[in-house]
Amino acid sequence: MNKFFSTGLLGLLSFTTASLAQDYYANARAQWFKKAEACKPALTLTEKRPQHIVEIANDTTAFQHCRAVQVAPATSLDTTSFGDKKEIILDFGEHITGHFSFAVRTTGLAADGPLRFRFTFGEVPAEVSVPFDPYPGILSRAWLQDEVVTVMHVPDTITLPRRLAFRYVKIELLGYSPYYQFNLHDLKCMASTSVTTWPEPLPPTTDPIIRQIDQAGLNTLKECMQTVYEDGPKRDQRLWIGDLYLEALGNTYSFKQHDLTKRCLYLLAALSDTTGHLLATVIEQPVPRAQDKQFLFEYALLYNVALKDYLEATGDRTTAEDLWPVAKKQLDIVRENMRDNGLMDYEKLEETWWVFFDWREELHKEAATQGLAVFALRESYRLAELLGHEKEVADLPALIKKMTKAARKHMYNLATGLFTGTTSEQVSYASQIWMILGGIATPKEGQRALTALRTIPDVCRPGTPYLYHYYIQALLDCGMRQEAKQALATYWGGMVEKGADTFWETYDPQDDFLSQYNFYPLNSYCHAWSCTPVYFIRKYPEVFQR
Ligand code: RAM
Repeated sequence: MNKFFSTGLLGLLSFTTASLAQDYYANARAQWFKKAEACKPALTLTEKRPQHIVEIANDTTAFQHCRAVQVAPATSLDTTSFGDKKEIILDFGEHITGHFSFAVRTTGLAADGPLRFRFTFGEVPAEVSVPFDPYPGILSRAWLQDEVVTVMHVPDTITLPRRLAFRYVKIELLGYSPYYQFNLHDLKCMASTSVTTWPEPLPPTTDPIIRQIDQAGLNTLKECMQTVYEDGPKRDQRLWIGDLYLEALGNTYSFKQHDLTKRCLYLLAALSDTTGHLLATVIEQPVPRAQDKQFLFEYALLYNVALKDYLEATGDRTTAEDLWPVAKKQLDIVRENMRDNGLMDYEKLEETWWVFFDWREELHKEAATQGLAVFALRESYRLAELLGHEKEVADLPALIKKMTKAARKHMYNLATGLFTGTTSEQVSYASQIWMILGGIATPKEGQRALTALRTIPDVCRPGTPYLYHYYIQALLDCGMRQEAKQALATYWGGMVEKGADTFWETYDPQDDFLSQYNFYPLNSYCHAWSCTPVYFIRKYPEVFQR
């Protein structure tokens, strides 16, 4: 273990636990943290070089109206004077996460002055084409990957300090001397991932589009698997429980590197709030810490499901036993936010918890909240059964029954066959999906609801692959296999057709420019929660592999 962790963070943890008598997990945190650190994977580094010089063409038929057009092999850069070019865009041919370096040398006369460049790295063509300023985004401008570099002495080799996630890099010359010529060479990126094994290829009889989707899904997951499951290697570069849950599903059916899941489960437990509730996100650098007050309702509960899945995938009872108290504690979120009539008190819940489900702003989340709560209770009870702890959560079966009954009474419209909240008539994908996953709708009712969705003009559609994942699962759970395959092929296949070699954080087939951050270059284009075709395709071969 690195020295800082052993003395610094562990010291801090014991200090915190000693000084906060009411810390729910006082005695366990330091051990959990140690176990997380013991599972920290080594990163594999691979050298990647640019493939082509490209130009970005304005094309209204292309994704975000930008198309990368190859103009020359990247090697031609080595022999041309960069002063003549002043600006180029390189295509590495694939999404890469790592450290970028380049070298400069004179082509003849000695260098008499410094050089200055601006490097702009992009996961998609628009990022190296659209101006970043004036910046309209709502997250830090510094997430955008543009860096100004001054080279004081030539020749030299420079490695940019920040880790980057990109396929394209634009290089602009900002300062140079008229008294000598130079060129750029040895441009490369040391790409990192903690993935060490690659799964068997799909049978050759699998639909070509499913194979392409699978490949992009594996790439996405591989890029996000660093020393934690990151949500996106460009942004936010951190562990979120909801992303972890889906990444772990993908990993279980592909790379099978279960220690990364174990590490993340322990880290989240070690860094949870003193009340015992989980914080939704952990930032690893410079020392692992949770984002304070980041209480996200579904994510706290999905932790339990991820723990149950981990136990099923590995049989590692020690970890599951260690972390069972955390899972047990999260159940209070449901108990404490439920009305006497068995419905979740959505208004009360929202006072303390961020209720997410999707980035679609207009989404009314009351019915989905009820469905997810029941889903989490069922899965948590299964975890208790696997561990023989049913007695500790003996109230759950009755609670599930009560909540199911209440939802069917107050949220199901028998005439339309659709579920809605009690305070809004909005019909959304999210409501139907979570009623199905929660087992509140029967498979038959689920089929009816999901089929009806397509006929409703103003239905609230998913805005992210995150919610779309649950849509595919809901289709499968109610036996709509053909529709599940079709939906997966159309949605993720739509990204592939628009040029994706890794999958995106946000995708609305009808709006390439959708961004919850008010600036689409800030979206992540290699995003964890988008990787789950990997799981579907391999878990349900009879549906997706023929
Ligand atoms: C964003 C990220 C992340 C997600 C949260 C809720 O910051 O996209 O993946 O889990 O939102």
